[in-house]
Amino acid sequence: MESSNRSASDAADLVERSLEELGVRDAPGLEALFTQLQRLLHEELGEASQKSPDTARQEARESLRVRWLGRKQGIVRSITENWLRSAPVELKPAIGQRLNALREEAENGLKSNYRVGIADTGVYTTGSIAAQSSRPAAVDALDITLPGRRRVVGVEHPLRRAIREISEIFFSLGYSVEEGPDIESTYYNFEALNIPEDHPARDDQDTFYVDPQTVLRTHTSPVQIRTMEKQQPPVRIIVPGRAFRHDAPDATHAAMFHQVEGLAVDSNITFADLKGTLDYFLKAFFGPQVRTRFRPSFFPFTEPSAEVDISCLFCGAATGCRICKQSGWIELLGCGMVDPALYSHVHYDASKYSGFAFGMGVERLAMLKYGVQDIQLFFQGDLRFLHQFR
Ligand code: 2NL
Repeated sequence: MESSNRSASDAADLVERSLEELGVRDAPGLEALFTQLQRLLHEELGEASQKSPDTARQEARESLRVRWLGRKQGIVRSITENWLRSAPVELKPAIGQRLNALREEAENGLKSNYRVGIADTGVYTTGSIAAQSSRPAAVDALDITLPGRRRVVGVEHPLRRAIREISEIFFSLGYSVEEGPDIESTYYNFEALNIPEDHPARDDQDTFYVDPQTVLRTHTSPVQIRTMEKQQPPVRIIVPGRAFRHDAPDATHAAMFHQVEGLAVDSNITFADLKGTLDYFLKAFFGPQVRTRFRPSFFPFTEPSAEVDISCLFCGAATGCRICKQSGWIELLGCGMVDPALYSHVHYDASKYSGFAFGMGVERLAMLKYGVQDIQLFFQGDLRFLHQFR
C-alpha cells in the first residue's frame, strides 16, 4: 500500500479520461467526482504545507501549481479539454461551476499561508491564514447550527465476512491460515494432486492457462502441497483464497470465486475425525439445529472421498422446499482422507501419518447463510447490496 490513497485514484489520471469513460452521466455523479478531486487537491496541499525547510515547501507548492493550474497540461485545463468540451449540454453549466470553484480553491490554497485542517464535522477547511484573519470574524465563525455532514462508513464485504467467520471457527479448533499465489504451476495445481495429464479438469475449457506450464489456480489445494513441502506433520491449516475456472457467468457461477480448503495431517487421524470436525464446523457456522450427511464421492486427491450435505436451512428437511429441491438436504462441500499417493510428492512417511482434507465454495456458503440469490452481486460493488451487511 502507498502511504496516501492518491495513487489509487490520481487526479491527473482521472482528468485524462472522458466523463463517459468514467461512467459519469448525471449531476450526482459529477458531484461525487468533483468532491473526489477536491479531496485530492486538499490532500496534496496539506502534504506540501507540511514540508520543511521553507525552500522545500516553496518547491512543493510550485510543482502543485504547475500540476493543477498549469496552462498547458494542468488538471484544471484538462478538465476543460476532456470533460467540459464533450459533456452533454445539460451538464455543462454544473461542470463550469464546479471547475471554477476548484480553480479558485487551488489558487487560494497555493497562496503562501495556506493551511489545511479537518473540522470536527469532517469537512475540510481551507484558506490562507492572512485572508481569514483579515476578514470579519463572522465570516469564518463556525456555524454550529448547520447540520453535520454524515460520512458514509464502509462495511466488511460479505465474502470477507464469510471467510472470517469460517476462519474463526477453525481457529477455535487449533487451525491456522496459509495463503499462496493465485498464479500457479501446473505441477502444484495438478500433478502434485494426482490429477494426470489427460484429466478433464486440465482442459482449457475448464482452466485458464497463462502458458502451458502455468495456470490461474483452479482451487487453493496447491497451497496445502506447498505447506506440506515446508513442514512435517502435525499440520492443521485452512487455506482461503481466490480460484478461477473457465465458467460462463450465471446466478451460481463466476470465473473467479473463493474457496476455503482445509488439511489436517498427524498420526492416527481417521475418517471419524473428519466427520466430527466438519459436523462441528457446520453447526457452528449455520446453527446448532443443522444436521449433516456424508455421501460417498470421488476426488483425485482423496480416498475415500465424500460429499457433505446439511439439512435444509429453509424447511429443516421436514417437508422439502424449492431451495433443497424437495430433498430436505443441501449439498455443501467435498472432503476425504488424503490419498497416500500425495504424501510421496511432499516426502511424508505414509506409513506414519494420515490426514483428511476438505474444500468449500465461500460464495455458496455465504449465499445460503445470508440469503443471497445471485453470486454476481458479490462482484458488482453495488452499495445498495453491500450496505445491507452492516
Ligand atoms: C469441493 C471439493 C475438496 C480437497 C478439496 C485436498 C487438498 C489436498 C489434499 C487432498 Cl492438498 N485434498 N482438498 C479434498 C476434498 C475435496 O474440495 O467440492 N470443493 C468445493
